[in-house]
Amino acid sequence: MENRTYTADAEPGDTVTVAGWAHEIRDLGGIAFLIVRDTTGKIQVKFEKDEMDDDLVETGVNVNRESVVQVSGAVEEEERAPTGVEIVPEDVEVVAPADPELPLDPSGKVDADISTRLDNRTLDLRMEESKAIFEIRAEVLRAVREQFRDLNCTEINTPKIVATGTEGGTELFPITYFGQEAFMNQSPQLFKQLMVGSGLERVFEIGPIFRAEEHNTPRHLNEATSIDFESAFYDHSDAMDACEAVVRAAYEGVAENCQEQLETLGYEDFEAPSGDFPRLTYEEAIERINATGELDEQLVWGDDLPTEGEHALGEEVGEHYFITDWPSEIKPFYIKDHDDDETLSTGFDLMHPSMELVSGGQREHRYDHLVAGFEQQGLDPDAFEYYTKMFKYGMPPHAGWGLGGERLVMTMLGLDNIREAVLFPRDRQRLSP
Ligand code: AMO
Repeated sequence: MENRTYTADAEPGDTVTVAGWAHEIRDLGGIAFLIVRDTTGKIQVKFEKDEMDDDLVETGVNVNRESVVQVSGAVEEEERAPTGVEIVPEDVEVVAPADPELPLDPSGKVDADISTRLDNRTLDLRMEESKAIFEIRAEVLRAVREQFRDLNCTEINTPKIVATGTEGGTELFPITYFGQEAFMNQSPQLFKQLMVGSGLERVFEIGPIFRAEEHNTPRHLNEATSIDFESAFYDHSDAMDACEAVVRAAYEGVAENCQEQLETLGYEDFEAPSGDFPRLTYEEAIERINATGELDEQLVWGDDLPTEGEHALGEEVGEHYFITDWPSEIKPFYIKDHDDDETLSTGFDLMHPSMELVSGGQREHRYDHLVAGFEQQGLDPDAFEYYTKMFKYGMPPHAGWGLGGERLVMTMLGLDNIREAVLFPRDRQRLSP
């Protein structure tokens, strides 16, 4: 639109045309106010009924809330106006009227439950708080991309329709692909590994992953955004360094560029994590969890960490931390074991005190070991021949990780539900919108 002024840029003395939504109409009798809201803020429009054209007043005062309006007029200083200025209108146009019955109230005066909000995201994101989350999410992705560039990575995009799963056979969504069975990809794992053996060497991808998780929890989605990293000539320790740099960059980007959004969400002292993230071995982790006495049954070597255990340990550690040296038997086939102890893997997880954010590790790059690993996990190596084959033609040692994008935003902002950080979540109940 030509000559449109954002409400935040309207200065006294200007003659402007603003366009946005009718946020509120206050009719006080002889005088009435229309508050126009756009993406930058709000501005008051004043109607003095006795002095202004009747049609103009009529249009401005009778407009339904949340209609799209365009107002032209002079900007004047007015101490009593919410932003210290107001528009004395010469022209008011209703560009797109809204129904008087709204499914939710974008002014936030009436609370809406999460389900109503997700059904009506367009209206929901007219609310400052909801909008702030997605502006922060965008900044997280921007900062993460910049950090990957500093790490000399190339951004890649890999297929989401695939012939096989990678993260265990039970969590796949099957689809039909021209009469053939296919699946939605659970992880770019195998593709990103194939690229470290290419001339690219160090890559990242930000894209959707699909998990047919049965459980419906506040931290699981059936379609999530995975931030994946993989580098040739890296070991698990190098990969953890890169992981730490990327998570820190996300926090720093938000601290630096999202002050307004943080204020809207009520954060006064948002800070990027300082210091190195502690690195605990799996063995230390289970010992410390057992010592908290929070679990009914003591954990033993080989157990996965239950959610309550993660919480108990997270509370003790009180910051981001890595868990390293997991038992080989509970890590996937592509994770390399330690050279001096086959029962111990190079796999690691990055934990936020409240939940797991990242899994990663050094990868098995030796052809024979890789194929043997498939067999041990009951997978058919022939189905993965496109992948294993490339390990015969010069595959360097490599390592990498996958970071859950929504979990990063959720934990950063202390959101109760991961769905708050997704525009249109896919879960057990939701396939639309
Ligand atoms: P993993 O399966 O642990 O590892 O996934 C990595 C990270 O992705 C996020 N995540 C999810 N977030 C929300 N809902 C889900 N259902 C969900 N599933 C996973 C989590 C998790 O830590 N290929 C390996 C990574 C690697 O080794 O590079 C993998 O996918 O934050």
